[in-house]
Amino acid sequence: MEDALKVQATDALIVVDVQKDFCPRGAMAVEKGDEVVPVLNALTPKFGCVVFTRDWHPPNHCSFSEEPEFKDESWPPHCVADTPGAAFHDDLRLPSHAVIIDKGTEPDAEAYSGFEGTELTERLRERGIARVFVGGLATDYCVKNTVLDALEAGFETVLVEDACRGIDIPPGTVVESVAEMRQAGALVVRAEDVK
Ligand code: VGL
Ligand code: ZN
Repeated sequence: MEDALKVQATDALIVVDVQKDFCPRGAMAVEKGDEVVPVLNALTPKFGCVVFTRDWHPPNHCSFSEEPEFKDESWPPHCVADTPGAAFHDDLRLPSHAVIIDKGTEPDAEAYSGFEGTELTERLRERGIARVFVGGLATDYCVKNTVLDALEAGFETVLVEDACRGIDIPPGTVVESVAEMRQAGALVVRAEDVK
C-alpha cells in the first residue's frame, strides 16, 4: 500500500500525450490507451495547475519509418501537427486554465519528454510548483522520459501508475520502466491514493 497523497497548491498534474494517434484505431495505438482518460479526468479537478503535453511532429519527423520497428527512431508516422490524429482524445477534459506544451516539433530531434526543448520547467517554476504528478501515454517512452526529466529538474515526482498505459515491446518494458522511474526517485502511486 502506498501512502495517500493530499494535493497541495504547489502540485501540478502533467498529462502526457493523450492523443488520438496513441489510442485504439490511432496511427500508433497503445493497447488500452483510452483507458487512461476517465482516470485522468477524475484527477484533473484536484489540481490548480494542469499541464497537457502533445507529441507535435512535422510531417518529415526523423522518428517516422515506412517499416516501423516500434522502437527509437522507428515509429509509424504519428501526431503530425494540426492533423486529426494529433488531437487530444475526444473525452479528455481540459480545464480552461490548462497549460499545453508541444514537443518533438523539430524534424531532426526526438523529444519524448515534455521538458525536452520546451519551456515546461519555467512554466512550472513561475507557478511555484514543487511536485508533479504524471500520467498518460506511453509509460515506457514519453511518460518515463518526462518523469526522469522532472526528477532531474528537481521536482518531487509522482507516477500515477494506473493513469498510464505503455507500448510494451518487447513485453516487460513497461514493468522495467516503472522500476527505472522508482529507482530514479519517483514515488509510484495509484490514482485512488491521490486525495
Ligand atoms: C511516444 C514514441 C514516439 C509517446 C511518442 O508519447 O510515448 N512514443 N513518440
Ligand atoms: Zn512521437
